[in-house]
Amino acid sequence: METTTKYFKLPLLATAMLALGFQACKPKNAGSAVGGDAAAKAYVAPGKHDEFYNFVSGGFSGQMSVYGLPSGRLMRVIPVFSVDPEKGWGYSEETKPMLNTSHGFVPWDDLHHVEMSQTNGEIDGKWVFGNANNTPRLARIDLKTFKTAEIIELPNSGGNHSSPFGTENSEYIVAGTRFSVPPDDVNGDVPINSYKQNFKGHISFVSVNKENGEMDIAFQLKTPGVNFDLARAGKAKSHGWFFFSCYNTEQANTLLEVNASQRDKDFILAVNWKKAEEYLKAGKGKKVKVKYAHNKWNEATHTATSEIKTEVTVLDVAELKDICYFIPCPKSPHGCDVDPTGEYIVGSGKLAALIPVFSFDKLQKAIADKAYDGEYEGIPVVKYEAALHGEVQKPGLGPLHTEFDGKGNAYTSFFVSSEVVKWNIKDLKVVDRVPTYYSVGHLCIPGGNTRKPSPKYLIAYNKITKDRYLPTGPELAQSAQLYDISGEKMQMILDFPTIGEPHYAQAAPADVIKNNGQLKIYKIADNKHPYAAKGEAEAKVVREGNKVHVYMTSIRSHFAPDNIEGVRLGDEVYFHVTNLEQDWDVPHGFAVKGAANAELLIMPGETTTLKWVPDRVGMFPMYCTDFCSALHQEMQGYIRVSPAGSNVPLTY
Ligand code: K7E
Ligand code: RUQ
Ligand code: CUA
Repeated sequence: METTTKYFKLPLLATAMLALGFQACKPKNAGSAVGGDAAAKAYVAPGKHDEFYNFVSGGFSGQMSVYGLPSGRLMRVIPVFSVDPEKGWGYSEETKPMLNTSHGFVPWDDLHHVEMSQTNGEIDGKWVFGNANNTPRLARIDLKTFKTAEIIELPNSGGNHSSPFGTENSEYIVAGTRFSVPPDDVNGDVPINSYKQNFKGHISFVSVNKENGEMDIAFQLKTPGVNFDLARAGKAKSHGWFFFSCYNTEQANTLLEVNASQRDKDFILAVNWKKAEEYLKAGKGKKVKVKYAHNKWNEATHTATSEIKTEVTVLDVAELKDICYFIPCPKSPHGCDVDPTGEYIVGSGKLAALIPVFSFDKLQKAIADKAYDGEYEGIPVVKYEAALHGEVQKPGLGPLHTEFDGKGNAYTSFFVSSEVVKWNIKDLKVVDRVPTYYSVGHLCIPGGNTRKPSPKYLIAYNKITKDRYLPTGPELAQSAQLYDISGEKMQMILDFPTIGEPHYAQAAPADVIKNNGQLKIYKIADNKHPYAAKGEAEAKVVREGNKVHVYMTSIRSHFAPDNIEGVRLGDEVYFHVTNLEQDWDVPHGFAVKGAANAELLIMPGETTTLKWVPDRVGMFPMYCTDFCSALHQEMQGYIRVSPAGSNVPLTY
């Protein structure tokens, strides 16, 4: 790429680059010179399936997308934190409660990271989690249906960035606050420059029920007012520990670089969560008054409920000293990743010119020997050298994230120098490097954060696209790049555009997901929706005061009822549409002229409700929005709206 400073305007970095004498400039678009066999490697013939499912964060789109690898084909966008008219998500009465929070309906968020559930340190294909970086929330998507099944709001937090990373049996999914904030049970109306006295960090440990996946905030750790950035659980030998990168250890309330980079080293926070569990059992947790929404999708009634909860259990880590330990980590750590053996913890200081690799064994010894460099707000600071396995010297500029191949290699993304660097974990030597186009953020190797990676491909998720595709005006799609990593050398084989900003992604072999009881239709006999019409004979319209309930059915190719009269201005009309089809992949849609709640998309056997409040007298066509048969265009009807007080009888 061209000069690095063009994309990353930190004078500090520019200076660091010069000091390093680092050669960051590369011939423009050299990445088009891929090897002749690249096309064959990414080619999946029409009608053939991909080898891997790839779950990709949608960033500020608030959704999660599902790609096939190696083809890069987009297979689905799963609505999570943002309303989605294509699927009626957040528009249908059934789904609206999923986006409820303690501040009311919040129909958007910024989904940065995904995490697939694990059993014994391997991806088990049951659920995938997503975090909300704005209004702090955590979502669980059920991979039987590829639908969001649960969203839990996180109190005492401002932005949920270091999330939704999980332990090796998904005992917990964590959520560390990005912004420290005054805790929810104290008055937040304080001067911003009272940060040091009033602002606190919190990390939520959210438990996941092994059977049905239901989440619960098991406890929160109250920490000093630093910013938590990313996190990884220990695994194998380090199971029972969690590691969080934190920046702004100056606890400055403005993060202009002069403030946030004062310290030569920020921290990785090592959390002994098994110890925290002991303290909880011993009754050391404090019940704190908070407010948060817990939203669940009920698969029987196909309706979401939202419950506001009012209490959370908090452990204060400054009082309970042996839960947390700080490890110094150079210059604004971002990624914090643990290798498949659980021994090595890789820190990535965004402004550092090296990668520090810490040793779990050495950390344990340092704690036993109290090899500390004093305390930070009551938390021991382990001596850097005492926990260090070693440093990768001059690997590149702006290290962000690391994934692993399970064969002793680590792959780190470099935002500033736009490359992926492969290095050996034991001897810390660089093995290979490839350019990315441009400014790579996260990386993904299928299972690359687990005990058993499937190291065939690596995907780089790039922040800047520039000239990679045909230009589309001022805004270009964000972009991913696929590399074959099966050999010694990495080889670029494909570019593909993504939806929103693809921060983090995970992938798993297709069979792990496919063979996990995926659902193809909902049985109409099992439909427990209170307004279901399970056959055309049950179709009807019922008036209750000013509420008009339409029990409607849809089947190729008509609605019943399809002509409705006797609706009056001032009425609230509820179209409860049941799709009577019992074939895979035959949804029907439903829309009414002028309705503000977009459309419905109803799966076979499902009942979904569109609320419509007519705002004028007249004739309103309705129709099916999803082409469903040769007579799709005939799938239509009319609703007549008469003036308030009119005596047109209700007929259908
Ligand atoms: Cu994009 Cu994971 Cu939010 Cu790094 S974060 S790049
Ligand atoms: S109709 S197939 Cu509007 Cu030609 Cu869609
Ligand atoms: Cu039903 Cu188109």
